[in-house]
Amino acid sequence: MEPFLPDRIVSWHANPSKPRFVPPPGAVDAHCHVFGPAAEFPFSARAKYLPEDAGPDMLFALRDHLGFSRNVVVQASCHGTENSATLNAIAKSNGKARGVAMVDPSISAEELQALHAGGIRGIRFNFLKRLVDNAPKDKFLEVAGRLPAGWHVVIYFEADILEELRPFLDAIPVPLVIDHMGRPDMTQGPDGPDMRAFRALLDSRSDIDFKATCPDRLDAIKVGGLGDPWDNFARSVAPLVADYPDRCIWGTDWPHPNMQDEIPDDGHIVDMIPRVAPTAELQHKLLVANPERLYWSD
Ligand code: 0GY
Repeated sequence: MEPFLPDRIVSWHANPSKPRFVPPPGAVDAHCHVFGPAAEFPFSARAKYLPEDAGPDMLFALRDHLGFSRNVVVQASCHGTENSATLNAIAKSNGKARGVAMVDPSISAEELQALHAGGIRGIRFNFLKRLVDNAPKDKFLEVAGRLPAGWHVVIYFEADILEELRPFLDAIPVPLVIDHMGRPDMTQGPDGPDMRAFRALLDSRSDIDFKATCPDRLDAIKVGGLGDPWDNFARSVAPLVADYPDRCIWGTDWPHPNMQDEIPDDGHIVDMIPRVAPTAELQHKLLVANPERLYWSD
């Protein structure tokens, strides 16, 4: 009998438009992923979705098409804690990419140093139940305490668990980067409870950056949002970038894992940048200075 193989999904636009916005020289797409190629880098047995291949060549072609200079490749959950696909993309980038890994908390010091040599500068803790089976806070704290110098922790969570996570976040002894602002409900607007709770987190310590990312996820029609051109997102995120200009980074989120039902046009995503960061000074911080501090400080 043939083994059951679920369909592999395509979640990215086949022919994204050219954005009107021109990123400044050195601009970093600081949140993107690669999928495979699976023949070389198989997906994890625990993957919650199985995408078609979206490898480094596709990522770098998109980078050039959108007018960016560099990428930060974030290990996607479908590859588990085996970071070879991410490391392969970094190795092929000619110094134009760095990365964030997902690791087994029992990882050794030598293995962490090998990741550093491969261009990794942080690890990601993912708390989304639909993406990972478990997220052991005690083990995460232990490994966060022995990361190579200069690394940070990227955290992915949804707004409804922020209060529960606060003691854990407070205890992490290295800088934090929060994926997609902790996924606030964008229909609440800039002063709604989710944004207020997120600002309280930012105000609790000075070493937290956030990703002003994912209008397509956070303002999607399927979650009750407006969809492209994502006006809720622009209205809610512009004040956050204005108030924390030295603590925000930006990314496309390509190849948009799990967005197959509402695939965004990457050109339109780039055109959100001037709507959340309207001045050249803010754009430089968001796209160049802040990600450089986190990923290219050496
Ligand atoms: C994102 C968001 C998602 C997926 C992953 O690692 C992943 O699989 O991050 C998601 O499905 O919300 O940041 O790419």
